[in-house]
Amino acid sequence: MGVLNVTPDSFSDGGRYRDADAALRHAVAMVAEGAAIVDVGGESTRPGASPVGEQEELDRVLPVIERIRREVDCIVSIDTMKPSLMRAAAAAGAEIVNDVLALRAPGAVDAVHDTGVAAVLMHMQGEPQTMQQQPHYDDVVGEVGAFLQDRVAACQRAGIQRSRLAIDPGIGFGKTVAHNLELLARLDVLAATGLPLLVGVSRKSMFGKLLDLPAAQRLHPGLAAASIAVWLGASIIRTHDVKPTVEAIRYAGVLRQVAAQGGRTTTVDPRRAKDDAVPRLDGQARKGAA
Ligand code: 8Y4
Repeated sequence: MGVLNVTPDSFSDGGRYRDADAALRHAVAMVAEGAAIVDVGGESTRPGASPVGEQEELDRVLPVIERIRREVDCIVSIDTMKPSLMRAAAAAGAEIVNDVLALRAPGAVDAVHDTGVAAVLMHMQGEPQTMQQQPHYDDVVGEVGAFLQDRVAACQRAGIQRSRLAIDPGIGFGKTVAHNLELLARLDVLAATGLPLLVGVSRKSMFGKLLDLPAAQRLHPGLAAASIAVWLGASIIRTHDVKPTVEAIRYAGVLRQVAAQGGRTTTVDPRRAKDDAVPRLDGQARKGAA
């Protein structure tokens, strides 16, 4: 999942059209680099960011979603907490709602149910403005897991199919570095729910705090974290850096599959395997392989 921030370019006097044009080019590039999903966001959810008005968010994201749908072969997800945005984005062609509030805003569950889109349910302790002030857990993995199970149950009670839901521990959302590390180390616990697991670590401040790196230099630890997340069962990685992330996690995914097969590198009959025994790492079947 490639991140597409659609926030106004204050240095451009070309207005909305130039913003939408730049966003489209960014989406095209991310999909060419291997992104299957483009996550369109018009409101910053970073700690301390100021909320965006509803009309403003609509005006930013709808033209971009429509143009991506027309011109790019990918799934569009809409990063929003607002039910009205969810409905409008779904009408414009978005197929996933990515909600850092896990559909807790009044009307959000109904918006997802009524439009038939899929949803990513993310854990956050507190609210974006203040969540990093005093994060506290007695058992971070247990509490995040219980919250997500609760939200999944609420969605299912409202008629949303379980097959339309994914879960996300919300790295950096109301968590200390230690909480983030514990969640990432125990992702297998969340993966065991059987629901698709999304993880977003790209450029996050955890790396800055642990390794003393500015945001522009957090790619490598982000690739390590994304790879280990896939090893532990994550199936969607949200990232700003699509090409290196795709290369890292394709490898991690192959290695996970080989491990699950007890170290065997192929599922074809070993008596017939010969040089087909080594799988290709790009996910494509080898010519002539079973
Ligand atoms: C630099 C750039 C430093 C970006 C920090 C950031 C997640 C998410 C975000 C996530 C899901 C971010 C919208 C935070 N993170 N959605 N959204 N999961 N599902 N910060 O982890 O990228 S925004």
